[in-house]
Amino acid sequence: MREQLSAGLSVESLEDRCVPAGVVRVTFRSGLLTLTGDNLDNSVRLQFGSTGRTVSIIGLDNTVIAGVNFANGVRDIRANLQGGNDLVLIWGGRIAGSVSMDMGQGTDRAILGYTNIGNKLTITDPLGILEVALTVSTIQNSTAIQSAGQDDIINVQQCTFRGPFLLNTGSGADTVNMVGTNFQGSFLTLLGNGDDTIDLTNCFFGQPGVLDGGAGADTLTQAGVLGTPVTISIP
Ligand SMILES: [Ca+2]
Ligand SMILES: [Ca+2]
Repeated sequence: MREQLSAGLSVESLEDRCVPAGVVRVTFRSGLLTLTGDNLDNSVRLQFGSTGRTVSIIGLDNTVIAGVNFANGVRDIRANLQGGNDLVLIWGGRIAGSVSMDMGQGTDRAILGYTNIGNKLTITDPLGILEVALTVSTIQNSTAIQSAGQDDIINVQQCTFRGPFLLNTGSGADTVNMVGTNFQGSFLTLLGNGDDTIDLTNCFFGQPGVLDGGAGADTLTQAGVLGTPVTISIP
């Protein structure tokens, strides 16, 4: 499937430098911002204004935004990107409700920066590689990041998780970096089979947690880890 797609892209680029990218349909009703991608590559940036209440919905890499491209008073965000290699980037939001992203098949990226989520964060990737970057963000309720069995990359920098934190990367050789982050609720990280690499630097754990590397030759690096010890199971 990937070979067919690459062939299609290169033929297209001979005639037209515009890379075929899909359409993301956006609706906004009763505070809920809904993004629905297609089976092509969709890249979308949700850029919040200085108050964190208004948002511009911007298509990247030739992705077309159909429907709403600006919203005021976003309470919840729900994104379903479907097949293709997709990117969702959320920046600078103060979101009272929840953010839910289903990245679908393909090699997908979910990026959240300088954002406060009042309720829950959910990121799911049923098939293909997932790359997640969470930077300087606070999640007030639970966080769940779940990916299928490929080589995922999870980067968490200077975040605060006030509720339960779940990371399940499935099998595959996953890379997880957690730096300067407060896990105030329960912590459960399951890396599955495969040779995983996990780095915990200057993290705080407020409640008992579990880090299970699964089978495989895993590498754990810890520095400056404080608080309630995490039960680590690395073979
Ligand atoms: Ca897509
Ligand atoms: Ca996808």
